[in-house]
Amino acid sequence: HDLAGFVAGLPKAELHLHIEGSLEPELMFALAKRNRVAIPFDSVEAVRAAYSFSNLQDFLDIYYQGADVLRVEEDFRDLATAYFDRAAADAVRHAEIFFDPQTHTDRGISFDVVVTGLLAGMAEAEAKHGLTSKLILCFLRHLDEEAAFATLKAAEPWLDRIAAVGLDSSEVGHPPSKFERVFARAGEMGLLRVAHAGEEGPPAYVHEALDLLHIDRLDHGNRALEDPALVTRLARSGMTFTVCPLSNLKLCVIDDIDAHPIERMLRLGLRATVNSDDPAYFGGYVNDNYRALIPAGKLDAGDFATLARNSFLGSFLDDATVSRHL
Ligand code: ES4
Ligand code: ZN
Repeated sequence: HDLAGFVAGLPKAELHLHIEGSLEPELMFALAKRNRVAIPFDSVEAVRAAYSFSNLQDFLDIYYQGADVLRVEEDFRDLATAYFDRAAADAVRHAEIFFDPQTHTDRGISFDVVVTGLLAGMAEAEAKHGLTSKLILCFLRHLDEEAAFATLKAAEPWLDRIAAVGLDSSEVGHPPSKFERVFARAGEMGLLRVAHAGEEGPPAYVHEALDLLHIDRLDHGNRALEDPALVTRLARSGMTFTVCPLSNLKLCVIDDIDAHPIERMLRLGLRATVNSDDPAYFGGYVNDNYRALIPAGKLDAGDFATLARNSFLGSFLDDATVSRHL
């Protein structure tokens, strides 16, 4: 009804979006055909039916498999264009998108092909929709430090086009400490730093992301709520949380969307934002994620406006540009 319309129209930034996670089954089939790649599904419906997960690893196994249809520059451009067109329809004015170079370089696709294709889609989105964007290079945390350093090396020619580094993939067993030296080097190279922490991993991983990786933004962060001293620290420092409600539901981080902790985060003074994570896999783009928070009845129009405002405040845009968006 009325609140849903208000929320849908709020100008927003999206800060937690894996571009490979925006690969819809229809595009997966089209790219499989164009590139003559075999995929283990008979139909779009069969692909969608396979998207039932009980944890992060279940999802990751199928997500890395889906990415195999991405082979050439135009595939990455088409992937990005499809996301930006969809985001623009949700009143997204700015997006900071993750990409996973190792998922592609490990299949023999060059780093330059991936980045060139994504940058083409980004330029097109700005021309077509006025939607600006930045790239965040994520290291796959299940791989080793040496592989992450090699990826950072491959990024060197592109440093002026990459805003930040991030850390994603299987969290438990791969703590932030594993990448302390890689993140230190990225910082020296002038890159900002973010990390997935406290999605499935314990509050100690959030502490490590702060103290060892020196993050500028926290991806997910849900489990930080288990540690009151950590909550105080994150509230006082104004840390932005990139929260992903439908992802949390699909990956069983929460049992029930109406029990999502985002309202608690706001009341605790945390700078929470709403994001779609992997929209093709988790059942919705950013407005679907905002809309999913309405039925619980815990957030009013002012709270939704705060969440949208937080998305600009927590972005890596310069202050003058943020002000223009508020
Ligand atoms: C991811 Cl939800 C999530 N968590 C960790 N890594 C990821 N890669 C893509 N989506
Ligand atoms: Zn994520």
